[in-house]
Amino acid sequence: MISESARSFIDIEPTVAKALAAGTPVVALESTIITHGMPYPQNREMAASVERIISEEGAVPATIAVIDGRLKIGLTAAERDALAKAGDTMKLSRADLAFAIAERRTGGTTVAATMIAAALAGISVFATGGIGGVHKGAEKSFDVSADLDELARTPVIVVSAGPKAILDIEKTLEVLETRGVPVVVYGADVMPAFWSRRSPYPAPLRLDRPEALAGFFRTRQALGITGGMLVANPVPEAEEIPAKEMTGYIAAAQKAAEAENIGGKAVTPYLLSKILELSDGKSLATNIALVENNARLAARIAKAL
Ligand code: PSU
Ligand code: MN
Repeated sequence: MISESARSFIDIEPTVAKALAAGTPVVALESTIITHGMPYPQNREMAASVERIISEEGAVPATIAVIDGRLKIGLTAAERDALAKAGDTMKLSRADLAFAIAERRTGGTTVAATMIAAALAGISVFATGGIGGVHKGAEKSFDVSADLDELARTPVIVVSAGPKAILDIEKTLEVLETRGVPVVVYGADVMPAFWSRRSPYPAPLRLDRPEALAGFFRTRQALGITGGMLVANPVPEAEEIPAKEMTGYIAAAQKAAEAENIGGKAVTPYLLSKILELSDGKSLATNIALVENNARLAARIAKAL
């Protein structure tokens, strides 16, 4: 599956390689959520628990990252722990994935970069927390995540809890529609809002079974419709933070980011850590719960495929 020219830059972890060769289900996992999305040691625990959940569901987890210039498809437990602890890693998207490889750097892969790596390795299903999207105030800042363009071009199913609620969800949905990315809400009629089960926006599409999601993806491929699709999986009720409560934290974090002139790649990590602080750790507990929930659904989709 991997081209001759790419092979010399990539290490596939043996369990993952075996599963890919045998055609058994594999689920990709991103690593920016480990390096930039959560503090240590919760990031380490989360990275281990999502892999455990995928294994328990009968699929093979492949956490993707760049370590010392090697594009890793699947990490050993030791590599995963080291990445969680590292602290000074790059945040890699389409623009700089190859830079990190060429310059022998270490970095977490965003949704966009993880999709690229998963597609290279022949992995069709990928679990994350929330995708990047159109930031609030994007009409001034032009801050639109490269995740959206990647979803439009790379054939991977991304299982998320929706766009992170720090974003302008309405504009994010508009861009996804323009770029031809199906947004399928799992088992609900409204778009979830990451930490909360409900946003004010209706579900563009809805499916209720992993087999139906797999069937939709296969149909797109059979018709030659290129690109990926976004699954929005609402966080479990017991773990959600109601949107009303989140709104206050998000607005305060946004204000702080403006006051401190935070821009570019630093915006999302800054907002997430500020919201963690403001919510007294509640947002982090919910973030972990929703990633675990997405890993479980991703494994079921991978099995159905
Ligand atoms: N999901 C989470 N936490 C995160 C992310 C996703 O629960 O930190 C990461 C993903 O890697 C996503 C990135 O691609 O945030 C978006 O960054 P940006 O807005 O700069 O494109
Ligand atoms: Mn951005």
